[in-house]
Amino acid sequence: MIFINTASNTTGLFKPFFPITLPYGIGFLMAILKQYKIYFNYVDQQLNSSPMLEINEFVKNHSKPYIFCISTLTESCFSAITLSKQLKTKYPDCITIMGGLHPSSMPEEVLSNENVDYVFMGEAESNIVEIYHKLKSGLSINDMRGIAFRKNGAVFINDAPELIMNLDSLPPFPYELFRKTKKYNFGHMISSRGCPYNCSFCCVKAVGKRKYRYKSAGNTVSELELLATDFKQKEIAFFDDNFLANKPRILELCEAIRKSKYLKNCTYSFQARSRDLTHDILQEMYASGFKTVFFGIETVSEKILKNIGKDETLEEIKTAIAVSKKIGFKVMANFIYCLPEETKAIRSDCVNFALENKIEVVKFNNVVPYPDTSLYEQTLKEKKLSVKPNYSNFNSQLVMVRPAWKKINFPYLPEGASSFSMRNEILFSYFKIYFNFHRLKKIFSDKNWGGAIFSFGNSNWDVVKKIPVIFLLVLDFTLKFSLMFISIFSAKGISARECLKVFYHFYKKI
Ligand code: B12
Ligand code: SF4
Repeated sequence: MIFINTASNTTGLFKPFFPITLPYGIGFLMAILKQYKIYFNYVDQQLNSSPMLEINEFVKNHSKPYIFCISTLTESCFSAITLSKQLKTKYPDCITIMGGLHPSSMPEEVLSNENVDYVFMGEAESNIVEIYHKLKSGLSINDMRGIAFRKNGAVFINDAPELIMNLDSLPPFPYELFRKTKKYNFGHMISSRGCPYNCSFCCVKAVGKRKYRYKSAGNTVSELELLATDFKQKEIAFFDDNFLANKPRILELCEAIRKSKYLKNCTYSFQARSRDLTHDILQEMYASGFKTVFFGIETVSEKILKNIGKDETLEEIKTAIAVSKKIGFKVMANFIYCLPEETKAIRSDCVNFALENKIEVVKFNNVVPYPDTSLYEQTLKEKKLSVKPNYSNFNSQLVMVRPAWKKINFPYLPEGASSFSMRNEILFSYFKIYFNFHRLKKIFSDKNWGGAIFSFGNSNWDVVKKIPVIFLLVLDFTLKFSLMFISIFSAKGISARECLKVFYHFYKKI
């Protein structure tokens, strides 16, 4: 079996500033094959954007039929489809299976592509060995749970596979497989899966089915210890969708972390919902090394918070931020612009909220109504969803990653907003937050500023290597922000008064 983790250039010029993280989806599946002593290889498009040469070398050690397991998200599905075509052209009798979030959400659409033989929907750890043996023996997998397939031109979708309820039953994540290249960053881990909530824009339920499952404290600590000792990681970011969905497990985890002699100098970041963050739990976490908390605030409109099913109030968000800051946490937050019923005033309130509550790192994303979400259904029904070929506009950071001279096609725009006005508003939101002497000083002086997600690098040499791309970014930003300032003269532009206020505050602070 050959596993392929597909990727697309979602981050544009910012790519060198993001760590290359392990391909977790295929990693968990390879751990199972390793346990069963089944021979496999993997390629990762994050490291090699044209992996056919690498694949051609690997197949030499595999018996026929070659089985290619391709993992993809929505924005990378074009890469996945392109690759399946290249594979079928080069190895016509190979078998291609596509899995991951996007195929799990859109099996019919993916199977409309003749180069994809099967789609697997959901978690595949319990099925991957059977899939391997059946396909290698020439048997059909059409009766297996989780499989979607084509027959006589029609697509058939079987029942979803069973979820892995006990994550401790899985073999350890095979970190050592990824050591062969020095490019991966090992400072991340996933200690739970699924999220019981049902936010209208969030697609994680396509795989996790809203069932929260977690590794025991002992198992999580062993994995952290491995990362801290063998992989020399001192700052570890938890990638769990909803880290705090079960409080007793967090308290147990904190205690186990504190008892570990290998984790004395480690710090952690995590993402959580405000409602789950009480003073007692935060204090316990801080004492155990958790130092950064990431909130998905999304919006400051109570009505929209309700519409999108966030199930938390602005007051709860405010309190959670205040308590976190008081205890000493670094607070990072995400806002989502372009939500239905959102107005310019609401967007402006979001920026002011971030300033008033002194949030250290703030991101302003445009909404992406991913397939298999209620927002997707709603916007599609209203005929307001704009899907560019191959989902090329399904990116939440369009304004930042698209070059200044390219028109932005937002997947959805609320009433009254245009692509031009939204671009200016998002840029202005960033300007208002970051055109601040102290913040800029912090960004350039604190190597941990981006909380294990964004970094200039650990050494001066890392920064030096980035000089060419920093130069291009400065050019791109100069152009973007110049266009934003010029928009003062247009009806859909930003306000000159607001702009002057930001400059005034900047000069007052230095
Ligand atoms: C960790 C993570 C990241 C990491 C690491 C990604 C990586 N290297 O794989 C980082 C931070 C780099 C990242 C980046 C991005 N991410 Co991300 N990320 C996640 C997160 C939190 C966990 C993913 C994960 O590892 N889950 C655990 C594994 C076990 O689950 P899994 O990948 O689904 O795999 C299982 C099954 O799907 C199946 N399976 C998977 N592949 C295959 C293949 C075959 C053949 C078979 C049989 C089965 C199978 O078996 C696996 C084991 O059970 C998810 C949220 C989530 N819950 O999925 C968001 C999420 C996947 N990311 C998302 C997005 C949008 C992105 C970015 C596009 C963001 C951006 N604008 O840059 C980039 C794209 C990166 C890329 N590869 O192109 C969205 C995806 C939405 C979508 N429909 O596409 C999610 C759902 C977040 C969200 N709520 O919106 N991400
Ligand atoms: S709380 Fe987070 S992970 Fe859970 S459904 Fe909402 S956005 Fe998705």
